[in-house]
Amino acid sequence: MNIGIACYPTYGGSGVVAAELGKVLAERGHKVHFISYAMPIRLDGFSGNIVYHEVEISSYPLFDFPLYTPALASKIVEVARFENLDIVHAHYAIPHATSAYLAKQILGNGAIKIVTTLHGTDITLVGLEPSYLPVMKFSIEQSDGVTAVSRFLKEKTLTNYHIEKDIQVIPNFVDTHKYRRIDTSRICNYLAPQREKVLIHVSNFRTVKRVQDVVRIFNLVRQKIPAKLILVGDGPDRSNCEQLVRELDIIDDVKFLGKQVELVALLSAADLFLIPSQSESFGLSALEAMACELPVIASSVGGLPELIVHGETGYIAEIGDIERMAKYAIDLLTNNPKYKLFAQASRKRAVEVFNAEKVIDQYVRYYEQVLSEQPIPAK
Ligand code: GMT
Repeated sequence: MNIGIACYPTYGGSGVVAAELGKVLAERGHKVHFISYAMPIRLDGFSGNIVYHEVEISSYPLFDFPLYTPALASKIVEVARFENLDIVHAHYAIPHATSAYLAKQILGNGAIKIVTTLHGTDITLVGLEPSYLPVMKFSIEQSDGVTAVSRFLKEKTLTNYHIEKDIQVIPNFVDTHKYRRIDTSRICNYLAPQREKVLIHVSNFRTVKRVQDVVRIFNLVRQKIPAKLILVGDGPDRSNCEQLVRELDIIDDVKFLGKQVELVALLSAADLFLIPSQSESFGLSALEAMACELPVIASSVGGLPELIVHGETGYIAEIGDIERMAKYAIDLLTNNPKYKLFAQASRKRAVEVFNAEKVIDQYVRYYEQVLSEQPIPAK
């Protein structure tokens, strides 16, 4: 198949999923064309089956804002024409599904099929804003196929947008060969010189991630056991978190590492992953941690309960219940036999349910299904 992938190139989960999917599809012999405004960060290494096409956005004094949606649509048209795309896979509905729809109309109905993958905030937050909602609803309805990364997100889409559409749940995935626990004695010596327990959080530090809860949970844990906290990533809430760490006077036990590429090594140097988000359609960072044998403590929101088995691969508590989350963390970190069972169960679940090969088979079957169906009549 010739597959175009329109996605965000940045650190967000949707860009990671798009890039990892494209890499595996290319390994399997498909031609994959990434279309974005910058090179997706996970697109490392060379593959003869992967081509990156950059969307150029021209500026003009009349434009206060970059006109990305039409620029992306034009690039999709160009790539579809010259590379004979069969399918355009839009990751994160805004604006990718809209640009793909526009491109399809220009190319003529039936020239390409569009699959849109809904990732989370495109549905639960941004897409609900009145300035986007009608376009979002239309773009989803007009996609030839729609997938959601969790059952939660599928239900939210159907109810929030009053859409009667067959949405396929295809969960996020992890390369369990790459994401596995490795020896990290050098990093451990640096992070926890006295063999303290290491808690870790990885995110884009948006308000929705509640990173300050991470700091507060850790503060309660370190009052009971020697522990360190590693915070990986960057974003709008980082300064507030640094301020909180100073206020709590725990600066010596907390390390802000900023954006990092070598996640496997950092996860392997840790004992427990925290993700107390306000909203989380899936929680890809938690899955990557599970693959590295980390139990996860999470809030009971969105798709997190579909990923984490409470009492088996981690624990789930109400949003903001930092006392309970800290209690769960202390319980696990002070009971070695139990901890080992949770760590093994986490890896097992990542391998058996969410491994890349298995989930990507589902995407390929879905592409084939969409390609074999009659086109949606143009509106
Ligand atoms: O909203 C974000 O934090 C970023 C967003 C993205 O698209 O990059 O993440 C969403 O997609 C990820 C990949 O499917 C999911 O693992 C995240 O749970 C989801 N974020 C939210 O729902 C808040």
